[in-house]
Amino acid sequence: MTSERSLVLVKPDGFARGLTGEVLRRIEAKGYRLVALSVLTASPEMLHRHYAEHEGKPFFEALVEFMSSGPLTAAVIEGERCIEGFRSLAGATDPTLAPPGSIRGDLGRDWGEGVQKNIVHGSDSPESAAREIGIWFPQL
Ligand code: YYY
Ligand code: MG
Repeated sequence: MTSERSLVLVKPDGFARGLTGEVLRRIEAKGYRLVALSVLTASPEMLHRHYAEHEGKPFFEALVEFMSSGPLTAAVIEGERCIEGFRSLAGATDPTLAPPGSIRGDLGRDWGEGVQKNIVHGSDSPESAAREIGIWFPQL
């Protein structure tokens, strides 16, 4: 098995709550390496590209608005099977149902706005990871 890379975001809710360090701690404790790290406020244009697969869905415009509402942390991580490994660390999309022990399960909840504020994003496949890393870290 060769090492792979994944794109991780600590979304604006997680960033505002001061959870970037906790998310990075869990990534490093799991044994994945940080390859790139950046704090930025994403433009709606970037987020339309990032979430292109969801364009047209009922939650799409609210998602783009939330994700561009303030600073976030973007990271590229590396390690064997880190794409599925980080998805497992993150837990299910709905933070109310994400299992205890996961980032979303331990730190997330429903704040009355559905599942939008679920702290983190992680790429879901090698193809997604390559595409997303190209959006957030074009220099890599
Ligand atoms: O990959 P993951 O983040 O776990 O979920 P996706 O199904 O790709 O959805 C992306 C993002 O959209 C999700 O993290 C929250 C938001 N979202 C939403 O606000 N409402 C939904 N019904 C589904 C997803
Ligand atoms: Mg997804």
